Amino acid sequence: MDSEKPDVLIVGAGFAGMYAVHRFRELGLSIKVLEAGSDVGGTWFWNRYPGARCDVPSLEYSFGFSAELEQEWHWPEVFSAQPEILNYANHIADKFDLRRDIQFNTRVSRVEYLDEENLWSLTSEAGEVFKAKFCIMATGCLSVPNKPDIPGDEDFAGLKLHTGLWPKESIDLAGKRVGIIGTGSSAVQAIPELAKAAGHLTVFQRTPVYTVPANRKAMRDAVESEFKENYRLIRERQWNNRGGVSNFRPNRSVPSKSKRGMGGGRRGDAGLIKSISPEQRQAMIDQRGLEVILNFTDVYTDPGANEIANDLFRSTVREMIDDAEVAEKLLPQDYGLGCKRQVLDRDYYSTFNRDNVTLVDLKQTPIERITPNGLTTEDTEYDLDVLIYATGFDAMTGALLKLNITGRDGRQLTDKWEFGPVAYLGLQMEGFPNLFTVTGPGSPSVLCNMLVAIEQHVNWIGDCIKYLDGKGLNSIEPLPESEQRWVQQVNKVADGTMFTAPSCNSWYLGANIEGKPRIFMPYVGGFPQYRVHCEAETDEGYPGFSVV
Ligand code: NA7
Repeated sequence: MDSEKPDVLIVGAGFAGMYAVHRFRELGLSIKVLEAGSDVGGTWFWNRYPGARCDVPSLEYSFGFSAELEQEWHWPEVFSAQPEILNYANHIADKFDLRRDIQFNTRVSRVEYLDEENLWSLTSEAGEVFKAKFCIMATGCLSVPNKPDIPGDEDFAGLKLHTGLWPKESIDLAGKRVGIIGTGSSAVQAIPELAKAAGHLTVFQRTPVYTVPANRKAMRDAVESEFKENYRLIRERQWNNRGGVSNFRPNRSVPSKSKRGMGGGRRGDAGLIKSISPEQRQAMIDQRGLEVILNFTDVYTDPGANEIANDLFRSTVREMIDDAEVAEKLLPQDYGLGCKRQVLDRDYYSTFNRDNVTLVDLKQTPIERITPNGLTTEDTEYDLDVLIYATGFDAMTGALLKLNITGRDGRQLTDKWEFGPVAYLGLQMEGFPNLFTVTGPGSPSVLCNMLVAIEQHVNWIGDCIKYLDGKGLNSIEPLPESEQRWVQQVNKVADGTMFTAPSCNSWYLGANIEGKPRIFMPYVGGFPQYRVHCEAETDEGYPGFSVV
């Protein structure tokens, strides 16, 4: 079946796809969005696990394209939980009447460029075919759940769940024996809530995590008002901050000068950890909490400073855990702070003091198999009613590679990216004309406030399409040399940071997925620097691209 032909096909109705509908309509383009889920929200539609929450303050993790939207929306908490963020997505969909251009329950399984027609052809799992000149992949950076292949998984007789595919229906865990595999960000958020709800919770940990307490304040009227009065300044500051956050501080005349962007735990610049005495360090932790260690700039570049911070982290955590053996298991030993995305928690460590929580160290006793009754490690059989995989995502490239994208002259994206993602500015790939990625690999994306990154990308793509249309041009794709230069640049700026330390194994590097090439995927040079590159292309008539 051949459906009607819009100007632009968009895959995904998360925040990126949603804003693209609004922006492209403003530009006079016709759009069709194909979305696998039954409604809008993307990440916030799928990740409904108990405790799910954003690690960027909500007044910052919000769209800036509509002053009316900014003013009318109320966030009940400083860092909002998933249901509130999903409410926000639904409000936007209603307010801007987005759903009329979105086809839900439609999972795209094939994406193919038709050379002779200069069209992209998208096929859904149900066999529906859609065609358009332009195709936008708004498929998200953390949208393909990673489910490790553990022997016996299919035999489990109880309820199996994945944090990234959590069902809409509420799940009654009262009295149940629950097991959770993983101790990344999702698990750290879920574990305290699961422990409260379940009869018993067993946490299967392979690698301990560095986590610091999250800000858990309710929104105060005065803070909200001051933010809303200053939103234009705040948006400008976001666009000029490396992580896309303004760090605006209500009731202070001078907003923070923090250069560090992401990670809700970071609050301004505390100077160099090496330049102050052990007593001063301890005094800072006592006054400002453990999270202060994230604010020392040398922690991210100087291995010696990093080790000082790690030691402080460990000694503080030891004090929080009643059982010394459990405490030692929970302490990261073989990688440093700043290698992975910073995790924020609410009562994570104190949860391990509860009688109904058991920690299993999989490094000491690896999982052998899943059985009908539960899970067996090398020395123990754990009976479980519910088994939760909190095992993360095939990040950044997973969603794109899964789509079977075929470009010009039959080129396969899977071949092009065999040794890691190759893209120009994280926006386009050579050999794939008129195909754009929103927050793709090689852009700041996951190192930036995602909503700010999305607005910048969608605006750039919209301007590019209008440029082509205005000049009667057929197609755009990067020059091979631009792409190569950019990939080198992305690697260069990541070199020497804690992100790429040899001891570091993060999803930023693809290290969480077996067989995935080890490449640092996001651009760590900062959002303002990145924008300079993007704007130079727009201003100078796309010199880094082949425009036909
Ligand atoms: P993460 O951060 O990738 O964490 C996944 C966790 O699952 C991590 O602790 C892994 O341990 C563990 N894992 C993965 N595979 C296995 C197997 N086979 N056995 C045991 N344990 C395993 O994913 P999250 O969903 O928590 O967070 C992803 C991002 O979402 C987060 O950074 C935020 O930006 C939002 P490992 O470290 O691999 O030893």
